[in-house]
Amino acid sequence: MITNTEVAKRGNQHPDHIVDFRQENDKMYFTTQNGVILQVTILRDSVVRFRYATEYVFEPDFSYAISEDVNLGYNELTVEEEIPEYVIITSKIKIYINKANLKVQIVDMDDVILTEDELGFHWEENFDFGGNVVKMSKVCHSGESYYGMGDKASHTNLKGKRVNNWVTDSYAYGKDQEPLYKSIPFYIGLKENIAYGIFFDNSFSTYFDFAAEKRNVTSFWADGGEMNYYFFYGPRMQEVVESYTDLTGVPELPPLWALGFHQSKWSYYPEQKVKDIASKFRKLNIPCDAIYLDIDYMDGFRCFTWNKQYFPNPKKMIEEMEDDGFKVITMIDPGIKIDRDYWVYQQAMDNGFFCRRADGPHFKGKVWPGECKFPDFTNPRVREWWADLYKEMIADLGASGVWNDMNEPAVMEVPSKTANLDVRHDYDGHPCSHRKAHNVYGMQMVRATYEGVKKFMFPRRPFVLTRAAYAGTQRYCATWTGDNVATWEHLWIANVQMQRLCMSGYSFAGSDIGGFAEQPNGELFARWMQLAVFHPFCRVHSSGDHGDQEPWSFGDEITNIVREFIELRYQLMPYLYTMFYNYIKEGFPMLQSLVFYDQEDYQTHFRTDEFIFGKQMLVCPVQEPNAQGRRMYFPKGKWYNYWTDELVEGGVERWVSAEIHRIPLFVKEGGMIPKYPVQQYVGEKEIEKLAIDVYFKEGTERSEVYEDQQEGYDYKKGRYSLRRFKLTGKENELIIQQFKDGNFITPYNKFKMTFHGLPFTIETVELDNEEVDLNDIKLNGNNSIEVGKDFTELHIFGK
Ligand code: NBV
Repeated sequence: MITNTEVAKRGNQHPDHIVDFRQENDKMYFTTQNGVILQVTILRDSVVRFRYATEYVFEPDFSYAISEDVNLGYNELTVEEEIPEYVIITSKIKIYINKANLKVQIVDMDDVILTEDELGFHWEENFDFGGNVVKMSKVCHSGESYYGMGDKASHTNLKGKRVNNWVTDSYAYGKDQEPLYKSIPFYIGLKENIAYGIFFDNSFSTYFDFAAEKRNVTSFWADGGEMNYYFFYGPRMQEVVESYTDLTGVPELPPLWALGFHQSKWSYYPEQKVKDIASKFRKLNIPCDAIYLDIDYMDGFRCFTWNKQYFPNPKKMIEEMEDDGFKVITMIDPGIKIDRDYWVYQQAMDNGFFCRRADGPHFKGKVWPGECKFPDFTNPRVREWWADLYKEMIADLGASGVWNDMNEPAVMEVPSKTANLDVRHDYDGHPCSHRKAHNVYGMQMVRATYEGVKKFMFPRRPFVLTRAAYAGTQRYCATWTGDNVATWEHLWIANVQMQRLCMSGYSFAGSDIGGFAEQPNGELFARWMQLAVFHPFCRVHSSGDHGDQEPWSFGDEITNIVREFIELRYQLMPYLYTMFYNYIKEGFPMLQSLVFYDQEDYQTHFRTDEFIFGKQMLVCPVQEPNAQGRRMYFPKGKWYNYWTDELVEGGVERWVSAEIHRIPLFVKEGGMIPKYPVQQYVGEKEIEKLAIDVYFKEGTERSEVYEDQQEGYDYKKGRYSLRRFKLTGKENELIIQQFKDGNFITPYNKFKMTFHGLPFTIETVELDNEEVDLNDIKLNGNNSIEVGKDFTELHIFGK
């Protein structure tokens, strides 16, 4: 018999030699003499799953991360047995499995090593909890870089860092602080200009060490569960991110207003305050689509109730807000107040929906309402019940969306800041402790919220926001980065977090603009706003225990700057919506770090500040006080300064001036940027013309514009309009071809095209081979023309 002490002393165990191999269609099993089974599953030619069992037994196969819509299927799969190893071959990669030790090496078709095991899979028995601490170590090659991993507040390139994924309420976190609010155990490796990805789908606390402890080793491990990871082959970073996003899913299109500007505070109350804030936006002509109600709208912080003193008639208030073009978003937390007279509490008690401790009593924790119990959202029956609780809020009272806060779950006055580890969860029929369910708890809460809000919003689209997330949460909702601080360093953090989240499959993300904790000065607020109008989710939020943080709180100069940038966001609405469409259609991240844009340019590997917004705009925030501009790196290609039309050749670092009313902003040459007129809220105006800014290029460039009803689901039945443009510029000519898809008829009939950098004077214009009278279409001099929207080819000749 092995004693406990002997087990504890055993330390790391490793697979030994392979004694059995078998294949079942897309799955291969390699069994070692000491009871390890490696299951390799080919999902696609470039996507492979690796799972390891010890003692011959796999756990039931279940994951919250994987999307039901994942694309499966490969072109080629052969397995060869050679003397030292087995070789699995797809049309894109070869996987070597060493017979002596089960170590894995993956190479591309040119035999370039993509990743190789150092120690490979090993494990340590977990004496306290049972099961194993499962570990994987891989060789870190020199010059290798690492990106991704969700919301980490660290340099975009994670080389040299160790991170931990344990979803945590991290009030006023700092740079490099670990862990934070989300667990997205996915990274992109870049080695010799070839990109690959690894997603360690394990919901226990996970750790990743990117050559921090040992210069030549990258490892990841989990406190329990299985060594279960997916490998994605690029070779381009775009392909890695798209494959990961395909595996873990994308959301549906949000209502267009959700991409507008949102204003929040902890808390706007009573009702009159909410109305005053709303009317001030309209009075000052600052566009805004949504106002948030934080916890104080509730009766004693009881979820799904209203404080009738502050909000005597929420339905009427919400209607009035709606009439003025505002949506109301309400907060819901997971903690349910222990109160025998509170219907939500009673229902959960009657149905046994609250989480229990290991020995049976309910888990209790202190949050805003005092002592609370917590629904077990990993139970599908609980999720159904929770979804239905939104009926009143959404269907009867008219709120347009919900934000779920504190869903880590955050618990006050305990050192762990969360539930006890022995708390039991259903985990969709795979009962387990909080050690395993913790990282998915918030995800399952917001999933239930999404299902409820969606049901009661129908036929309109839901809007839901979460703080906590596990990989895959992007399918249900937008996210924000939690309780940041009003400092310049946090402006830097917001910038890297958004790039990182976008490249980790989670594009619909934003920061609390201006900082949640503490008070920004006007300069910081303006600089933050200049950055955040380029973030997919754009909301000001603050803790409210200091001064005001509305666009007009910092004097007229700042108000005017902020207004100009919010207006720019509303002008760019069709561009932003097209970015969202590309995200859900292809998994293309809405923002990309420069390394994603050009991984072959080594200069980009360590850039943090510049990023690409959509496919054709380059942004670089000013992140210091008193700056007149900054140095920034331009990736390959030529870039037009958005403000001056000056053309900059990429591949260099340059000084760009950007006084307080400007942010360095550039458009790729050849880009065609669609714009709507400034609106005070989405849908305020009928769009009469689609403005398109055309940036001349000698050569070819493609652009696109996606539009639909901005609401509802008809787009899924083909009622959308996708215009693809191919621009070809020559010395004295410009040709724009249009290819149309979808059967949504856009409300406007004309394009107003404004040319930038046109090197010639317009002489003649042909629309579908017919010359048009210049007097009919020329607007102001040589710069713009107005043409019908349905042409196939627009040909401009100049001299
Ligand atoms: O509900 C109050 C706040 C909220 O405003 C914030 O956005 C969340 O991140 N909430 C945290 C709880 C209190 C934090 C100190």
